[in-house]
Amino acid sequence: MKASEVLGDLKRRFPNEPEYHQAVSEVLSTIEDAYNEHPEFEKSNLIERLCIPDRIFTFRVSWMDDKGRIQTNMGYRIQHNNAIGPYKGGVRFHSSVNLSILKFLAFEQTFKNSLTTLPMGGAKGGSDFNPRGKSNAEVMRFCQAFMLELWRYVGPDTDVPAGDIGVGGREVAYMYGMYKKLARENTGTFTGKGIEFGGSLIRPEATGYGNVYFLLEMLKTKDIDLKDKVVAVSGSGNVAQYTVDKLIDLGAKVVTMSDSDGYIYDPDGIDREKWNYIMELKNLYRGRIREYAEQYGVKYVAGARPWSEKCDIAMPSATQNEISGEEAAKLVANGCFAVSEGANMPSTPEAIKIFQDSKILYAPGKASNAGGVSVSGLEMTQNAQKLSWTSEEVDAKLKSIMQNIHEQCLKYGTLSDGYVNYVKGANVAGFMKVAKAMMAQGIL
Ligand code: NDP
Ligand code: 2IT
Repeated sequence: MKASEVLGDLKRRFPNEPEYHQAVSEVLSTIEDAYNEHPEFEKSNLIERLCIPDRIFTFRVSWMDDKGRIQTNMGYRIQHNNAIGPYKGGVRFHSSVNLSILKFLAFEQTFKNSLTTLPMGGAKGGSDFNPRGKSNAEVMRFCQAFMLELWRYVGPDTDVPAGDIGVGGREVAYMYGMYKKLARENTGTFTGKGIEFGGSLIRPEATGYGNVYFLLEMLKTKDIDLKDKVVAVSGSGNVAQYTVDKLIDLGAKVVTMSDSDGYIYDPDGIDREKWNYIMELKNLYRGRIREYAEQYGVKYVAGARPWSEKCDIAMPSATQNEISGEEAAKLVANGCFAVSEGANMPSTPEAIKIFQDSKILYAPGKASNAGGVSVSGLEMTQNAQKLSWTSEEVDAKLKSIMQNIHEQCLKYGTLSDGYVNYVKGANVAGFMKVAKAMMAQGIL
């Protein structure tokens, strides 16, 4: 099948999966030239095999809440592609989780993991369980019930899950504990584990730090210094928190953070003391970002996203499709000159077009947020060697991986007028490696 025909065919066979279609469409629109240079790809129907996941597990998860009622959620694991290494990717717990969202995430993960230079295939899993407002005991019972099914499909050399939205250190620990009990082995099948039982230093920080390292590389191409630049960040979870942490360290001024209820705008910038407050608020009390505005007497806007605020740089770090075309136009009109994505697919296709037409620096998540899964890969290596590296060692490796991803983007994404299309660069570089591995291994 021709690359141009694949999307239409997928839409016909898998209707009602808009996020999956969106992610596939973005990749196919940028790899055409690279694909056409290799007629052998079409002969082996490579694109269709690369777009459709290897397999999908769907299961029921029943668990008892604190009132003694039995609740039922759906559980999923999508093993997308393992041409370059074991299936690898996070687990998302959010009420919106469905097959379309997980299929887009597993598809994107395959290219992202390829870019990291580490041997990891692509996967994603999750549940429509909503951890918000649940007690610790309920979260534990849910995680254990989820693993009663998932444990059969994962393992250190087959499929290694990790965190994503709604799944942090607490949830990974509960899932990993149950996995070990059922599988009767202790080989680290999960990344993002606690430091006491095989976790890697810098894994919690890795996505946010990695995104800032990638941003620094982009700014370097324009001779721009990050110091004193005004940054709008969305989200206030794991990725947003450590993005802000690194930005504060480097002297940037972060003026916004958000959650699904609204955003805060702090014109003085979030400093170290305020960041410590956010860490406690979000990770200990599991409160809302609105409370920051009450604590520091700054503006809170309910039911809105931060993109109408004036900034130099935007780092969307909450969820998919959180920047519309209109919001992108507003950002550019307000002078924003760089967008580096912490979340997966946070910019709509309309927003991406506006960023690229305006020739601003724009990095897609599969390049700029790859630091998280990269340190997951380093956690797997440490587990396999049964040793652990220092923070400095891991951080240095993370930095060099992000620099390498940036170089790959320049190599494959620099256009004839000198503008770097990071979407094209990331997609072509990620695609070529997976494609070559698939070709070498025959029709599977
Ligand atoms: P967390 O659950 O820690 O935080 C998610 C944040 O985004 C919260 O502030 C949450 O607000 C907000 N959010 C979630 N869903 C929505 C929504 N539908 N609308 C508005 N706000 C929303 O997740 P992470 O920080 O880990 O993940 C954030 C993004 O980064 C995701 O796109 C994820 O896929 C991506 N990512 C994560 C990596 C990781 O290692 N964790 C690695 C690479 C990418 P609320 O509390 O109100 O729900
Ligand atoms: O989207 C992502 O890259 C993640 N949620 C991290 C995956 C991982 O395996 O660490």
